[in-house]
Amino acid sequence: MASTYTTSTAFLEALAEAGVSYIFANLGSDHPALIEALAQVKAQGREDEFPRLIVCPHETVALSAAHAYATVTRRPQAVFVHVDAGTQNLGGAVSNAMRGRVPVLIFAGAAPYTTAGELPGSRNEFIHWIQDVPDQRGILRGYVKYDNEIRTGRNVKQLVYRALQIARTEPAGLVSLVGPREVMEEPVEPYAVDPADYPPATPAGLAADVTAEIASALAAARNPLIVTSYLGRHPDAVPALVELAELLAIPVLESAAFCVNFPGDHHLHAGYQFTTTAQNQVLAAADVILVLDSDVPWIPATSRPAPDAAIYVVDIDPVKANLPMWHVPARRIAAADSKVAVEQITGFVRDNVLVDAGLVEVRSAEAADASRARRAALDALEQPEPGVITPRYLTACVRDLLAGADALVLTEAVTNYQVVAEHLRPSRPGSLIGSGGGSLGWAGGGAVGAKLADPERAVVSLVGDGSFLFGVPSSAQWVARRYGTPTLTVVYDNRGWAAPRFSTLQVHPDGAAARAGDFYASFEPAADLAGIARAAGGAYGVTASDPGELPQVLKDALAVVQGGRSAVVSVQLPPV
Ligand SMILES: Cc1ncc(C[n+]2csc(CCOP(=O)(O)OP(=O)(O)O)c2C)c(N)n1
Ligand SMILES: [Mg+2]
Repeated sequence: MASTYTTSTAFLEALAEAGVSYIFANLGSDHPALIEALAQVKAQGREDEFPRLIVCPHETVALSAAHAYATVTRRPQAVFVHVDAGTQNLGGAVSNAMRGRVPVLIFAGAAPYTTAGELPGSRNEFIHWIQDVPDQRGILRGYVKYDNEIRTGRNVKQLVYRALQIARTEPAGLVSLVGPREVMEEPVEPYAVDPADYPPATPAGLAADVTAEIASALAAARNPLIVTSYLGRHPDAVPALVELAELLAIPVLESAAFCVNFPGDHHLHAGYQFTTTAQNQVLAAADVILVLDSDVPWIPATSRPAPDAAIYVVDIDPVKANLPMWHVPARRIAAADSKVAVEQITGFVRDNVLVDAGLVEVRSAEAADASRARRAALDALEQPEPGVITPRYLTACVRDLLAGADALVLTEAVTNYQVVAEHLRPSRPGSLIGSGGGSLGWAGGGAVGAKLADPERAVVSLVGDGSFLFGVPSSAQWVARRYGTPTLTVVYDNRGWAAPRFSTLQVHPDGAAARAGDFYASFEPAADLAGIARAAGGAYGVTASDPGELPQVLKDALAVVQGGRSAVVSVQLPPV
């Protein structure tokens, strides 16, 4: 059979030429042209010139995998989904990618617009009427930076490159294209467009006067502080931040952080905060605060800076127009790439000899004392209790398990985010990632994407039991086996949702729910979470409840993963 060159062929070529290695796909009646185009290039032995299609039985898994892949590599991948219901099924993963500022290209089909065989691709299945929704592009519009429709194959490459240019330009994000069946079937003459003509915008720096103002304020401060959440999305920004922090002995506080912004074992690390219930004393004591790349530097209801603290904000997304309520009382809010900005500030301090060596020495010693004290307190908290596995002990066991291994950790531990950060103390830039968003279930597909992005690394997910189930483990574990991406999942299994229980107690500490001790959040009778992974993905799945045996159980599971098979360890914590 003669091969044809269609819009779909050009679309796939464009993705490949733009550096897309994988298409995470959940297909439907809208995709025959793409399936045929892929089959034709495979028949020609040219499969390797095109992105590899990863079949994902659930869309959450597909987008979460693309999300994690792009988080690790900063290279956007593609997600192909069905029109209407398939696009809806991306669900909260869309919100995660937006909040995580992660570049991904989503393609959905669209219902055929001819109904009686007028064009190739015209309606010929009952579902083509049912799937014809009024606003296909509108499904994602609140979450994407750009959406458009492929209207012809003659410029689909330009459209793809423009979409990816927007996706990659910081703040990075989702872009979406839709293509009706007739357009995707359209025969076109092969053509070439150079993707190098569509670079993302280069990272911007601070204006000279703003650099001078921030650098001078930090250098003159008695108690300067840096608060950051996502500077470490770009791991090469971390050494730059370390250099500035050391130059002036500025402690660094990580707030709601889903990446390594500053080495956890550094004496200037001022701790981690997620949802605070008490005033952070480091924050309260600061007279000059530089907030670098943060959506939530503190929670004013429980913890805030001193009223007279001088606050400066430098952020890739400084006014956060897509957060309807947001305010930091800053003297200056500047849009800049954090690495560029930090290097500028460091350069200004050095060039103008602003370092007060005596003060820096004193502050450095104070920070080292504080860090030692915090570490000792945490060490005490992670000791096992008789017969009980606490989240802190579990995290300490994971830390010991991974000591010396070049592991990549995915965190979706929810009420244990803080525990995971404090006891893992990740220090290597890029060694820990989270979704950056609020839709749970990311790590299931995320682990697949992370392993594809960095196959040599051990990938370990630390997830709540609720999050494990949100991640459609049947789908995620199947994909992992099918495509050879073995990872270790450690479930912080408290048989329920601790989060809504916590939230209710914060607002209604003496209410009826508190008195009854029932928050509609228990998963009893317990599901066999490890069993799901065994059944769906042939994984090694075990449940652990003995604190003494836990280190060996984790070690065995990691060995299985290193042997090429996924493992899930459901660790029994005190129930919610
Ligand atoms: C997709 C999605 N649905 C609902 C929620 C609301 N929610 C926030 S935390 C939470 C419970 C998470 O349970 P688990 O992963 O077991 O963590 P735990 O609270 O027990 O620490 C829920 C349901 C959410 N964040 N995302
Ligand atoms: Mg739970």
